[in-house]
Amino acid sequence: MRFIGQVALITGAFVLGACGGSKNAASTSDSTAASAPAASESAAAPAAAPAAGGAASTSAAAPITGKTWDVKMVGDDKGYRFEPATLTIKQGDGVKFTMVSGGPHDVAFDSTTIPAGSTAQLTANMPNQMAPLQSNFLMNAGDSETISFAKVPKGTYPIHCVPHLALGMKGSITVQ
Ligand SMILES: [Cu+2]
Repeated sequence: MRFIGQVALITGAFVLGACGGSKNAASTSDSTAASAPAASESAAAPAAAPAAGGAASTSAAAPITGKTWDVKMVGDDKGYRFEPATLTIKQGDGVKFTMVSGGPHDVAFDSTTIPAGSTAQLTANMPNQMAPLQSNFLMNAGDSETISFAKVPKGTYPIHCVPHLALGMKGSITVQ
């Protein structure tokens, strides 16, 4: 009985040690120690892949490689608006939002309405943000914010001006 107890103890300690390495090691605890480094390497590989593709989650800014389009931000007796309110561009283009009148204006995106998987790259491509996906206020005529649409998924990106959202200052950028 005592002997069996010791075996159980030793086996338990081995499993425990294997668990300390990684989850994969635990399932291959009956193999030799040589498999442990292999298991931890295979565990490291999937971790490295998300880091590269998950450059998505901490993307570097992608510079504009194409044309830069102009959108004016206007507030006057006709209302508050982006001019033009809708724009179709190519992937790699940029959009320069310029404060003309009636500010402060900003340009903001809603992470729930932009194309799937675009948040990280778009966030990286916005140089000045007071909040996620919301640019700083453009206070004075001539102030501008240029956003690159390089490396972002194709699709339609609704935009709005936070101070004038209730007044209908909305638009969209479609990336082809
Ligand atoms: Cu505005």
